[in-house]
Amino acid sequence: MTTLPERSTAQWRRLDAAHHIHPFTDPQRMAARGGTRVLVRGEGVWLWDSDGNRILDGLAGLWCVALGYGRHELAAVAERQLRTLSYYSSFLDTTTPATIELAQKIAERTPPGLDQIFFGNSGSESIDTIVRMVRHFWNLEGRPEKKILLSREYAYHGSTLAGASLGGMAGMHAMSGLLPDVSHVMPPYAYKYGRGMTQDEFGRRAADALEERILSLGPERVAAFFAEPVQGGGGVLVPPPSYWPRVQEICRRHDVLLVADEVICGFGRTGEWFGCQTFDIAPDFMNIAKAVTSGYVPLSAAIVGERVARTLRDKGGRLAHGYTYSGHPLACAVGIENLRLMAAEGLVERVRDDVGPHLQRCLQEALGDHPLVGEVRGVGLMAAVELVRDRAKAELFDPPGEVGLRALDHCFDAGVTCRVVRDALCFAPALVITRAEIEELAARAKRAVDATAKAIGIL
Ligand code: PXG
Repeated sequence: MTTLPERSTAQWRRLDAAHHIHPFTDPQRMAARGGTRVLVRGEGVWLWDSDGNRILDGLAGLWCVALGYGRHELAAVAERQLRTLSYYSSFLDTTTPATIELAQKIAERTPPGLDQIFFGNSGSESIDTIVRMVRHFWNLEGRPEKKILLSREYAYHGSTLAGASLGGMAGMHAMSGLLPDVSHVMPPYAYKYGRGMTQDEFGRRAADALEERILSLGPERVAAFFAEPVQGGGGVLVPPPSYWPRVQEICRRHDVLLVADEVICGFGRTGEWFGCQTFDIAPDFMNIAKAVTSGYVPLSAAIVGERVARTLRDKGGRLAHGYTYSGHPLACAVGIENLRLMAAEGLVERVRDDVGPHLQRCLQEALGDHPLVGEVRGVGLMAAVELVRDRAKAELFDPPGEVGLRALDHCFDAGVTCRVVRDALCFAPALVITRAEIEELAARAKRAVDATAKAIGIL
């Protein structure tokens, strides 16, 4: 059996620089820092790098490793599935037992009316699936002029052409241009846009921005609104309570399909199985990925609500869409066991009642009053620490991102990983994290923010 060679960190770095292109990475900056970091092992919320350092994974990989690293149960079902039936396709009229079983298990957890599952391998792929289904739906309903896709600034919906276009990240748009018929509205980012307003006023203001755009484009041309219940990759933007009910009502009034992108929020992150349940949203589609398999194997799904599913079934004929690995039995087998363990261990309730509030409290206590911190925000087991230029004036750094990247290096030095979005440090640890580990995470985050503040002369 092949095993990976033993190499020194320097050797791994040399080979990496020679042959491996990293996603979302500036190769020159990485080279100037000495090269890639190589992670070699994981257990629970802990990672070990190739120099033997033990690091607290504050982001569950990339918001995905819900059950933590090293779960033997998931390895065991993966091995059994690979031995039994390593692959078969769901194209045409075939499929596998694991595929059917996982579809049923997901449907059991989703809000009412969201029972039809189309599998993919990544959140980006399933966003593409949904875009194609939205267009198909309106064509089948005899309204082909309903084509415009709305989403929000700072949204993240993936890295394919459709995902990058729907996303609201200017850097991504610059790389390859935008698909036509996509329009972005203001997100419920209170720290940036809600100055001088109450949470309630700002929530309504942000929802009204959506309606104003729908009216200016013409409701008869607007197909769908794509939105994460909480914007994760945009910096954990938690909407005020007044936001979602109004958005829902606006979409219904103008017959705009609502797509809830649950790639980060789904499977317990916000303290319910789905962000839609935390914020009481009844969408027409959901997009899921990441924690459905705890990131052990790639898997995603477009979940199709009753209204669209009925049209596809009754009028759609043959669906001209699919991926070789849609419903891959390995990924589905791991997904089934992952969902079983989440339920058996009561992880979602634990996020809601115990570790979620504990994370918010600990970060608030450690950093809420820090001179470099504008606010600590979050819900469930996702949180952001917004680093700012002037705390008293609520002034963000301009240009954004430089201090954030320095803080990220200090986080690694302090032995905690996170995701930096502009200048916000985002945390979303595995759902299995203990209270003591949360306290450790907050202490390490504080060390990193202190070191950053010293380095830029604020402390
Ligand atoms: N939608 C949402 C809401 C996401 O968060 C995707 C779609 C795309 O999924 P894939 O599986 O194609 O990556 C995502 C992914 C980050 C980060 O650190 C966030 C994501 C991916 C990578 C990094 O912010 N979100």
